[in-house]
Amino acid sequence: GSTESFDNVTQIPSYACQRRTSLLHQNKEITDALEILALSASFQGSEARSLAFARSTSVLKCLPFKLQSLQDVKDLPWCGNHCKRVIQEILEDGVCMEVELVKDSEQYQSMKLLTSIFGVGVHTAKKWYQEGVRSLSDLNNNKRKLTAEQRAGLLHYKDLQQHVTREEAEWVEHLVVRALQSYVPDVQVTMTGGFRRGKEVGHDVDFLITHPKEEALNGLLKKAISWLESKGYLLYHHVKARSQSFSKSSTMDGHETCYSIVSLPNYYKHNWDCEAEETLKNLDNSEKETSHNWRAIRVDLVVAPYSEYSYALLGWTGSKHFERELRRYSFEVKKMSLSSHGLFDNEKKCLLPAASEEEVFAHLGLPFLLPFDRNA
Ligand code: DCP
Ligand code: MG
Repeated sequence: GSTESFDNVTQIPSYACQRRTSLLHQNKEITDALEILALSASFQGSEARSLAFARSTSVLKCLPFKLQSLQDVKDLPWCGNHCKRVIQEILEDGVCMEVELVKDSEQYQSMKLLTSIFGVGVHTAKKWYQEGVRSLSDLNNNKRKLTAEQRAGLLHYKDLQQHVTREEAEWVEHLVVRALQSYVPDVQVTMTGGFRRGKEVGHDVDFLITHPKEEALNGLLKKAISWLESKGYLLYHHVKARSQSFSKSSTMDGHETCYSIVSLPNYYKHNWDCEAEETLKNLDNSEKETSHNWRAIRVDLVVAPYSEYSYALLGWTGSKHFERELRRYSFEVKKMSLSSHGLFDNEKKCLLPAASEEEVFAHLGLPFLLPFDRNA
């Protein structure tokens, strides 16, 4: 089929959702370099340039061989002159001067630092940079207005910078399932995001929650949060309510979502007992700060009604670039609007229900891709 490995690069389809992209590939030096240029462009507010670099990066990620010469990329989609220049320099010199300059620049370093804080996007980071903020201590010293999310992000900065391992993610899953099951025993919980795509580490842990009976989901997230909070597991959380007024053709995501920071006690890893839970509960937040037997982990909880579950699962599994391409393909090729709530046919003016991810791919006329192959 069209998603098998490509012997001939001219066969590589243009949309990332038409190709298999596994986690491992043979051109990491080059894709890392292009990803830096993509990030730098987005820091400068140039979304179009950033997207162009993201597309060429993604094409290189699905190549089944290591690039040897520029001849190899001649017919690749999305590999323009700028991208080719970067590839050529890396093939010839091992590094690309432009990328090295970007990495060394004060703006790139500060923007990367600031946007790595939970709750800080490019827009805010740029504003702070223009106001002279260069480091976390600049931010801490100057008493500027921070949102509650950003304050939590700063407070737990070190922990949140560390990768979450799969073992830790599974521990969090166990905890989240326990919280939810104490109210709805047959609730369905799925780990989504990078871990579902086979990544061994992540920057957070994402969960999708559903139940065949919609009533079972009413108030469930709030109750589970209270459960976690009462046991001392929550360092921060904020809930985004389900959007009531979102149109069928909108690609916006309106699910009820909890963005949180969970404290993972180290002594819990191999030992599930309530005594340890009691100990954690009785520490106040400043004691938790000073004792080092726990660490902070970012956790997102998303609730989707059963009827939207396949779309939510597809939408929250990623990668971000894969999702972006899937939506672009839907719109440009199929004249449909895809979101994590559903698929709307803009010509027939109707929603297309789907009972599985496979059915969504079928609606779009795409060969099914396993999560492992969605690392675009
Ligand atoms: N997602 C999306 N658009 C957003 C936010 C999320 O499409 N604005 C989807 C795609 C992501 C998934 O949700 O893959 C989870 O988001 P993360 O930011 O957690 O991304 P990953 O889980 O893929 O990466 P990481 O391993 O860094 O957590
Ligand atoms: Mg994630």
